[in-house]
Amino acid sequence: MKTGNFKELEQIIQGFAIKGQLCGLEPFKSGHINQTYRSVWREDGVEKRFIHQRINHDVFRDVELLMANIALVTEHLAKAFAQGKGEPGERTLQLVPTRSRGSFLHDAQHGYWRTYVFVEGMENFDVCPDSVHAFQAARALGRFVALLRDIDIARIKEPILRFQDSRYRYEDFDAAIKQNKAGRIASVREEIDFAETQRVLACTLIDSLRAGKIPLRLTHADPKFNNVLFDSATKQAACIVDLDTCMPGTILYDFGDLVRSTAVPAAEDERDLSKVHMSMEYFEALVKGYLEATYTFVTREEVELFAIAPRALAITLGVRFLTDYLNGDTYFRVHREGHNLDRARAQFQIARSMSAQESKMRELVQRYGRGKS
Ligand code: GN1
Ligand code: MG
Repeated sequence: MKTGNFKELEQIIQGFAIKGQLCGLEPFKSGHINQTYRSVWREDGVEKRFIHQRINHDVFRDVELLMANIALVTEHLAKAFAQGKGEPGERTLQLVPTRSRGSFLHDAQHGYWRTYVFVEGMENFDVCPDSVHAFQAARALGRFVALLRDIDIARIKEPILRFQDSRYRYEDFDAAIKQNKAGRIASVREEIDFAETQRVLACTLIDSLRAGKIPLRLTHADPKFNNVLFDSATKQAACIVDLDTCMPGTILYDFGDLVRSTAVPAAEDERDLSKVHMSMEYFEALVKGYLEATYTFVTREEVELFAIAPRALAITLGVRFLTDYLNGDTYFRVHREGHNLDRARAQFQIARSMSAQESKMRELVQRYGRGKS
């Protein structure tokens, strides 16, 4: 379906069990993968808003499994909050079933669709505004993992196979270099060489997990800063969104992704690399916030990896962007020529900045991880 074909879109969303009259529909800010819309419904003079997403089926091959994961996670959080385990203002996403009580709609022409209740009164940011927000986001992500610790992890399946596996990401990268599908390889020799020097470090997390040095836990796996919603009135981080990648993995992946997206006060696709560096003030706030929520259960081996996980994530994501650039931009949505290359360069710059500050990062991790590292 073409974006903007609202007649068809209206028909699709009428298939969800929402009461009242549909009275507004608009595209809503999306990530790099799915397409998102927001609708307004009126019932007895009261307006309610909803989020509708077309799930990218090229990326999420098993939508049934994906939606079963999300239902489990959101219901578990709702139950925890109902039992008083939440904090004031803490929220969870809530799925809206279809009129036939399914969790998504599918037809051959329009693809796969799901609906959430829109979480009112929230704001989010592409670039973290200050270290207070960084602390809040990290604490909220830590709480997310803490609250989900008693889910039977065997019930949550990987929606994208080997998603957190940097060895696999590098294999994909090697194949993209070999195939040179888009004929772009000559322009990215420098980036390819840099990625090569970082291979061992980038694979540290997955190697530690495979070797049993760190535990398998339920993770969010896409906790970039704009996936944390802040209550506009209280300024508290109140809700973690984008639950597509919830899966068994390592919380170092989560922590690393949060740091690489939060501690850098620049856009993810910033072209002026002189603006791309990691702020130690933000990093400190992130370590503090994450440990405040997870200190009772993280292991010493996990804490020891806090200082290098962010770099491993920046490199792995840079390699993913560069792979997509070499393949002709088939995975991440692009908005300009060379967009994935710009994104890759920015991630590699983040990795360099982290590398230059590694000893200070270790010092802070040791300070806040008292007794754990
Ligand atoms: C994608 O969908 P979105 O934009 O939240 C990607 C993440 C990357 C992120 C980088 C399923 O997330 O892994 O870290 O872009 N999601 C998937 O911005 O690949
Ligand atoms: Mg996503």
